[in-house]
Amino acid sequence: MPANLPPQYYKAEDQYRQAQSAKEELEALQLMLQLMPKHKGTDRLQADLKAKISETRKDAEEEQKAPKGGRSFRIPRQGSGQIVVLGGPNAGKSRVIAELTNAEPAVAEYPFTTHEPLPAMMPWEDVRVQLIDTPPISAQHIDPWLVGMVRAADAALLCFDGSSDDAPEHTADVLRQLESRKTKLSSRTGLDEDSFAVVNVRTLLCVTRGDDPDAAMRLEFLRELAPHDFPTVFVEFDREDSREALRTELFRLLHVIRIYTRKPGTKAEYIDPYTIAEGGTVEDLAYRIHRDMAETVTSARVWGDSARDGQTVGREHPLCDRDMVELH
Ligand SMILES: Nc1nc2c(ncn2[C@@H]2O[C@H](COP(=O)(O)OP(=O)(O)OP(=O)(O)O)[C@@H](O)[C@H]2O)c(=O)[nH]1
Ligand SMILES: [Mg+2]
Repeated sequence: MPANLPPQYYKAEDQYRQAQSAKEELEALQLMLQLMPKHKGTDRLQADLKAKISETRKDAEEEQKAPKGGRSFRIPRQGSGQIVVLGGPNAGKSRVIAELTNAEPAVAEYPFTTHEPLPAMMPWEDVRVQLIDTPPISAQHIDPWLVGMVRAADAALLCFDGSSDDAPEHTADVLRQLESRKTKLSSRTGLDEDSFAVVNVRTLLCVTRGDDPDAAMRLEFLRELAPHDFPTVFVEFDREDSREALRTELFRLLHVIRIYTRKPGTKAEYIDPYTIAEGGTVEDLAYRIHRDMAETVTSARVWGDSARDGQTVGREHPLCDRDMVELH
């Protein structure tokens, strides 16, 4: 029997993945349990969730006792969304950051150059996307904090050196390391409906030095070693058009839409959009602007693809990319 989870449930799940502490995680999990329909089809999910709640409750208690324990690399999300850049040694991760943002990470011909995460903002049209450079993952080593960072990210960019015979094996190692820690790079983001312990992270595979004549063949080896369902883009950073295409793909990977807002009686200006999840409604926009506003908004006027000429719509109205909205 399918679980048929309501949309509010998925919102609570987002809240869970983006939690910055065990206490916030616990709040989100409790909300998920409350919102989950109680029938036979959700028996297993309910049991998973209850187990997770008791586990997280212990973590939250520990957290209370020692609030400042060790160094944490939780990076608050900025801009339209957070994409973590992953890969084996020398896969081209730092070069992605160096080419697409203003940051200047060390890029070198030798492996194991990057040791710490480095967040940086990538501009795209009128929005910005947060990218995070990370140390390499190998069969022998994965930084423990990196797993949490991948699970909390909106998406991942997995780098694959199209010019290296080691790339298939190295990239399969990355997938295995994460999978053994219940983190699956996949074509969608969210908890796995078969087991709540597993988090899926929507991924784009980026073949660097993509103009190498054998790149496609090496990619085929990866498919054999580690079957996966995420899409692929070939890039050559020495080419401007290739860099630009990657920027667009990265924005699309977030599955968000841009919404512009105006106050009644003011001029419509297409600047500084809010971004909300694809399929988001007037209510979601209000929530994004301010939590309290989500409760008070009753209707909106919309100019754009979802409604014409300032038509009045209700709070459940789904918005489209580049709509102009006046909230009431
Ligand atoms: N020509 C060319 N060189 C590339 C491309 N992508 C990466 N490189 C080169 O590959 C080497 C490794 O790149 P890095 O970005 O440092 O690799 P990394 O994944 O950050 O490596 P670690 O931090 O050591 O894990 C550098 O010499 C890059 O200039 C590409 O698309 N074209
Ligand atoms: Mg690096």
